[in-house]
Amino acid sequence: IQMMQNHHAPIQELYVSPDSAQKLKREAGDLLSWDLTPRQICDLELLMNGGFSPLKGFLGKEDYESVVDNMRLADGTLWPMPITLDISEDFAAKIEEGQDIALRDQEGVILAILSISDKWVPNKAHEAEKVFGADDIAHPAVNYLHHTAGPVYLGGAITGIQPPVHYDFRARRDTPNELRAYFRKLGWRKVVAFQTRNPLHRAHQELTFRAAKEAQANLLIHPVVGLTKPGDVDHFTRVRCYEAVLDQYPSATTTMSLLNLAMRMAGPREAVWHGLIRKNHGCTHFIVGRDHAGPGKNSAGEDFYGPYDAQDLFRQHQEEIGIEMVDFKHMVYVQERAQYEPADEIEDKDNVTILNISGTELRRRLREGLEIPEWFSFPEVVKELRRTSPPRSKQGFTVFFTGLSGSGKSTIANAIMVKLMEMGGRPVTLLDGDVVRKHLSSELGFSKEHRDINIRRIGYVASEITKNGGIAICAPIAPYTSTRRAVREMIEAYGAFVEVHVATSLEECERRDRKGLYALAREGKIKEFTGISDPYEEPTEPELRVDTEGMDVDYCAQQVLLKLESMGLVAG
Ligand code: PPS
Repeated sequence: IQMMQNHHAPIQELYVSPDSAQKLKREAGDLLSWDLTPRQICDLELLMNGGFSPLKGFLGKEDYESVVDNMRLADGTLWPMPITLDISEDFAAKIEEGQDIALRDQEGVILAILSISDKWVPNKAHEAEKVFGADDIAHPAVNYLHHTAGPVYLGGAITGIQPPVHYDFRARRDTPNELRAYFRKLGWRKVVAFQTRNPLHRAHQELTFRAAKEAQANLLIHPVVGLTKPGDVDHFTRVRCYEAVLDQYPSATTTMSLLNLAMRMAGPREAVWHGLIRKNHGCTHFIVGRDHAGPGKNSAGEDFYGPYDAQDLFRQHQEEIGIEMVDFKHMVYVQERAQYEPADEIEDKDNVTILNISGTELRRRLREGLEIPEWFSFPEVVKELRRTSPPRSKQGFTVFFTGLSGSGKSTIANAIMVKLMEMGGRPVTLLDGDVVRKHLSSELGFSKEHRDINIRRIGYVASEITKNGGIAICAPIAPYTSTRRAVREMIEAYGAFVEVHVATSLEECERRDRKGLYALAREGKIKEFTGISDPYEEPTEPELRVDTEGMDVDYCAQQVLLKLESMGLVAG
């Protein structure tokens, strides 16, 4: 009983009173300030609202080292995740320990003041080994640590001025104290929390429902809407899916709240961290699944953690965490009995048909517009997922022609544009080299630096078109491999990138010399001319290579179209 009352009592927040906040905000205007990254904003929100209690700010050096090495703060309190403020070298050079700085969100609003107690350069390789199990950038948090996080850490107490502003799903966001008050008001003495970063399907509904029954507890669906694993279904879509599933639970026993946590995918340590966070949110029980918060495969193609490591570590520290683990049963569908059952408790196993659709298989079916059966998910959820991930033939994509001047890029690009417009369905934009240089890049010349800026601009516009479901056709020379790769990455975040190397030889381009530029380049009247006095790095693995010598334009455009069809980008 004592423990349950504690779950309802308010937890300590780091905010000052509204009056003081006004005053502090004015004063903080004079302080040096740090613009928080999206991940830091998530961390700060949970620090300020008590979600990361007992932390009172970003970890100092001693606490950090102790957390990294022993999963405990320097005073021995269990805390598995280093919550530090990473900054740039430039900013680090401007500040000293003992100083106060303002922490601002991305619009410049001051959210908090950090009183810097420690400034240090962390050993990131050591942090990766200890916290994530390996210094391997296949792990998303290790990749973040080395490639996104700044080189210097700051630690110190936080004075909270205001929470970060959210404009989406406001009614579904709750602080730990708001949830505690809600549970108290409804008389929910036992609450089992379900952490998730994926859409819920029938199996999840079954298992959460069972978990709640087993623990004789109410159920909190507590999805993460901060940062999850790169490539996950975006949280807007997921929340619409969750709302649909929520109707499937008895409403008097179940609720949902959104958690603005930045996940690290740290498996076992993450599970312990998630447990502490849920305890702070007033829950008494927590569901830990197989491969909880798993980061996927390492660079050798093996799992980072064993499937039950998270459950084991949680069990060892359950008392200290102050929340009881409910272990996740792997639920499978038994066709003959038309119901979900725990995989390890199936009766008459050899005579029944067990059905299962993996995450990968689900994504394939969505991509290809194939059937997703009713036994697997709810029609409302499938509808939402299909709206966000239409089949490839309805998604945006980019065709990126590259080749020497006069190789025939523009001609083929124009032909393919017209053919795609003839098919209809998606808007088509041609970003031709000459056109772009006139409208987007009129101030640029042909140095490596300027060519790179030019190509990145094209890439940015093409990525926006791709994101919004259109077709972008680009036809610049784009002579540098690394720049083409950067553009590919920008676009592949939203849709397919089809690189077409127009491989007409220099001799042929020069023989044709349609614009008379090669002659001028040979005479030295045009400097830095690609192929003559400037490099062209041939693509080594383009999606398609076309050779225009002895082929007519229509044939080349057909080849491109067949490639698009084989990639599923245009309907066959
Ligand atoms: S790049 O390298 O991708 O930024 O070049 P791009 O924007 O495609 O521009 C190439 C067109 O500009 C004309 N032109 C030159 N090309 C190469 N080198 C030099 N120095 C140069 N000066 C002018 C040329 O007409 C190119 O057009 P295309 O359509 O490729 O023949």
